Amino acid sequence: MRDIKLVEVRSELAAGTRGASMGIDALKVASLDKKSDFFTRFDPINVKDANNYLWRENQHPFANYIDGVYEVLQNVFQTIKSLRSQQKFPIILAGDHSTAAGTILGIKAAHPNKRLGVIWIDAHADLHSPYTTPSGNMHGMPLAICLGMDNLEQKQNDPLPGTVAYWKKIKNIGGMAPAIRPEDIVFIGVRDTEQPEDYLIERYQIPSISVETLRKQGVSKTAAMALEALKDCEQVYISFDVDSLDDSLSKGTGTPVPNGLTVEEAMRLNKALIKDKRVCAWEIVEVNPTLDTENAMAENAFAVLETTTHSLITHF
Ligand code: EXY
Ligand code: MN
Ligand code: MN
Ligand code: MN
Repeated sequence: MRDIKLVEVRSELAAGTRGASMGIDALKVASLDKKSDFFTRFDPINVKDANNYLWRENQHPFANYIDGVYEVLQNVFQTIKSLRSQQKFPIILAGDHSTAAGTILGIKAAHPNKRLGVIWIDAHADLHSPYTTPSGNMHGMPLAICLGMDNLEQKQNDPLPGTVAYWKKIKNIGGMAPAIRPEDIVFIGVRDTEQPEDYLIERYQIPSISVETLRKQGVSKTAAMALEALKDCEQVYISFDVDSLDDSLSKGTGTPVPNGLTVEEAMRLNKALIKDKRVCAWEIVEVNPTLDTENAMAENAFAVLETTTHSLITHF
């Protein structure tokens, strides 16, 4: 039996468009429309956001609102560290994807001696640093935070000294950087990267399973391959960014990308992955209902959330 704890983080600062903080409530609306009892079964923890920063001027051009993002990641870190120390299984519903760094750092801090693998289901690699980011949006940076990588070989920007100080603080949340190794990441569905990210993927040979490969070999084999690539890891975290789904399904996410997964593929993939006994946390991010029509993305995302959770409950 898994002791599931639902965690809600209405994060928003690290996305480039506004509205991701409403993604969680959009998932709840979707559950009501489907007459699901999902949200009656869990008593969620609410992690404090820092969305008040949106009414201040951004002081950090290459890491937008990094001062506020730092606060949110600290809060996520504390929550996940405490839950994992109590052997609970966190299912995290978050707005923008920067929160995943807080989750990963928290998992690692609870069990520092256990090697941690990451399965990153996303259209994006989220490997940028303030030195390489094309947008300044920190939802493109969580994996670089956990790897402790600035990627100065590919430097394009000159962040301000105050930004660099915050970036150092963020990478050091929990005081055990780096929390993961590049060989312990597996990408699935990544199809929209920039050159500095391609450089890291190539240099560290980070496995990346394309939508095309997944379709060719099937979902079960893909899940098995991803888990096999992490065979040396004792714990595994799965991050599901809804922009891994095809952009024709819905525009309800900040950075939609063509040629993505179908909802069916995403459900089957997550359902298969979560049956591995090393998986210790699952996260879903980036639903933005303000960009959507008729809550389509939240309905798709809720189907993935409910199916994955059901698989976890019934398997263990
Ligand atoms: N790589 C682009 C950037 O850094 O601006 C796009 C990042 C989008 C990140 C999102 C949600 O996965
Ligand atoms: Mn992402
Ligand atoms: Mn993405
Ligand atoms: Mn490996």
